[in-house]
Amino acid sequence: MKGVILLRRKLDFKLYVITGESYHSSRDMLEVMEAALRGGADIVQLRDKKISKRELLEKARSLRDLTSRYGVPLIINDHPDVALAVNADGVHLGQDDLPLSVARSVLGPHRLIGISTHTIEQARVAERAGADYIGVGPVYPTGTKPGRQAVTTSYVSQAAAEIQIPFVAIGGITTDNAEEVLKAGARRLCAVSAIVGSNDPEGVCRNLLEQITGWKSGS
Ligand code: 3NM
Repeated sequence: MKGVILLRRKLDFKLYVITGESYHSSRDMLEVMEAALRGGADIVQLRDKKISKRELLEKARSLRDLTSRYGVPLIINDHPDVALAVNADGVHLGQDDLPLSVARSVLGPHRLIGISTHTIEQARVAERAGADYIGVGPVYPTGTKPGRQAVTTSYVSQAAAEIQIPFVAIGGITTDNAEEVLKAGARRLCAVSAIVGSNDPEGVCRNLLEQITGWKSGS
């Protein structure tokens, strides 16, 4: 039971920040992520498709130390073995990654599994298969995932109306369009470039978080 309560608390996030492999070149990834954490990011994902698994493991270790200091869950993109090795809180999988059932058998019941979805059908499948949360996007066109068609806020509204598990809106979300995404029914937002590509990741996080919590309280 304790594991279930802990899992629910970890799903209580509002602002999900993902490391941005192409945005960190001139800055230290840990410094940028720490600024995001100071600004209120309450869940962090390590996503880097360009480095070796050994390098990923090292980054995961250092991010685990950082996120633990802030008491924030750490999710690893794509790699359940790396998640286990660093005692991360879960993994995030795309539609072409390991099937959820395989990831679950590796990770067990007490770690989070998130799935990227781009249609309501994919969302239904992920929910039925036992995902803990889903990503809904890309809401807007984004250079972080080039070539992928935007699903627009209409998919956010569909997910809000139908999906019972937590969902996080992602893709091209900025301080300028966050309100539109919240209006469509999102209660959790995720951003990469708007945060880690900014000169002020802490300020951007604070702004996004204020918009999310302000919306929740109906103001
Ligand atoms: N996944 P930005 S969109 C990593 O729709 C990722 O599943 C998406 O980056 C999805 O905030 C996306 O810079 C990129 O647009 C998000």
